[in-house]
Amino acid sequence: MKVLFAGSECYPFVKTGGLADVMGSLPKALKAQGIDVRVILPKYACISDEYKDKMQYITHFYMRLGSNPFEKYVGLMSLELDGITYYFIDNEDYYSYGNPYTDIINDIERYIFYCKAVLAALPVLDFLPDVIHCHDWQAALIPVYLRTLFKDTELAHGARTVFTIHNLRFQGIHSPNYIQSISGLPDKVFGVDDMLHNRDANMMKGGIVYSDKVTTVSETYAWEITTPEYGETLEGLLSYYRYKLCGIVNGIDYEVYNPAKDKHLYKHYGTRDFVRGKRENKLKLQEELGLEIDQNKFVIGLISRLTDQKGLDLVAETIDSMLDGNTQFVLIGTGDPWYEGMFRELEERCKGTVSSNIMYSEERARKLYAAADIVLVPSRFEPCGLTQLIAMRYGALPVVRETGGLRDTVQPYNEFEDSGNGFSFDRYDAGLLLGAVNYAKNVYYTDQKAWRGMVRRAMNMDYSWKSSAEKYRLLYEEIVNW
Ligand code: NHF
Repeated sequence: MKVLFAGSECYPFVKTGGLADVMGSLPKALKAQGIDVRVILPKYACISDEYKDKMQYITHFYMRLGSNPFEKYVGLMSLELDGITYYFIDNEDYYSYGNPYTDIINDIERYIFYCKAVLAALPVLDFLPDVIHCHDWQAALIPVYLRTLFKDTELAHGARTVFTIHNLRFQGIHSPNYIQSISGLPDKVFGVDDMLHNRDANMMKGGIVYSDKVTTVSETYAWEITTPEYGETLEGLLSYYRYKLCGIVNGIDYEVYNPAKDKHLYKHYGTRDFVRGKRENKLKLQEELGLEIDQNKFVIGLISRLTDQKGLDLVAETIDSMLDGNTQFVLIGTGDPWYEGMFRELEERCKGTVSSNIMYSEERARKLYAAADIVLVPSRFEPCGLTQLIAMRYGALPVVRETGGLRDTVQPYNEFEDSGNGFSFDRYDAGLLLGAVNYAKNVYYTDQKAWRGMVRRAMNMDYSWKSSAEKYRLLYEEIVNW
């Protein structure tokens, strides 16, 4: 079985969020299932020289795009890393700026070019996949092109498509005239049964309509997006296509995220010696961040993009009540300037108790997972969420809102059965978040035995990719045998 992964970001080449982690780690897990998986990406200027220097030039050709009479250059490069072949599509006009995204108007054209170039490149690369697995709106026109302008090709006859929604909020929307003139897709595609949605052309909708299967990254989110609360206006469409929609929860790379080997940690630990290991990591991180050095402080971690999605208004409303004299708070993340300012001001006000790291540093994040007692993930919506999975692996108990993948992966503590691997609350409400944090603190300070049992259970959970990769394989097999 041959599978091509197409999407806009992939660790370690380019990463702005969880999509990159999935694009980086799922192919390896599928390879372990015996699948020949290759990944194709734009060759962004922001990819580090470490990788650019190793890329091999394969060939180039010219391709027309929409109503533009001039042909566009499509360069093809490749790179082998950890047994996976990565292809890169090179075009200086499109990919020499951005990190990797720019603004929606430019991005729409850049990713339309990418989608068409992927299909034009495959015969040249001599790789005709059985399945093209497309991720999010940036790759959503691949199935649309495949079943229209490319429908008479050998590639189209052999290939099925899977479209994975990582985040429904971003859909790739512009006027039908604009998208048609750039893409050159036929009139039919801009009808209401196809890409037209609320008078706009919607690329995400195109991906959903034209793919053989649609997946999203947890079972709960697969259900939630068929409701008005989470459907981002596409709930009717997703309900209609429910028969081809399913949820497969993300995993994390257990080799990369491993407190027993992680080179970023001050001290390694496993399920047998996490009490000592986490204590040491806590003391060292407190020292590094200028916090009061005290092993008895309850350390709350928040590692997040600072956007509306992540429930930060709930944190803003309750943080002062959380800081009760025995608690420290460490933030790592960047994003919305309002939240950046708010967390900076909080650190100013609470020197020694709060550390706001307005940055993204993988190293510091790992240190925080190892040092923290709890990690907050109070999201408004969360397709899967990786933070809670990494937190559990490092023995920091997640405190989550019961939505999307958070609901599917965190079992709330039950003191009567002595079960669970974290804490949760249901409605999007600041009081409920505070209640869950206070409950966690209470267990931490009054019942260390129960706390340690929970940490052990969390660390022992298996959220590696193995079982989810198996589900993807079965899904591919199902459609290939149609
Ligand atoms: O984990 C990767 C990630 C998800 O919940 C996350 C999100 C974006 O919002 O699937 O995609």
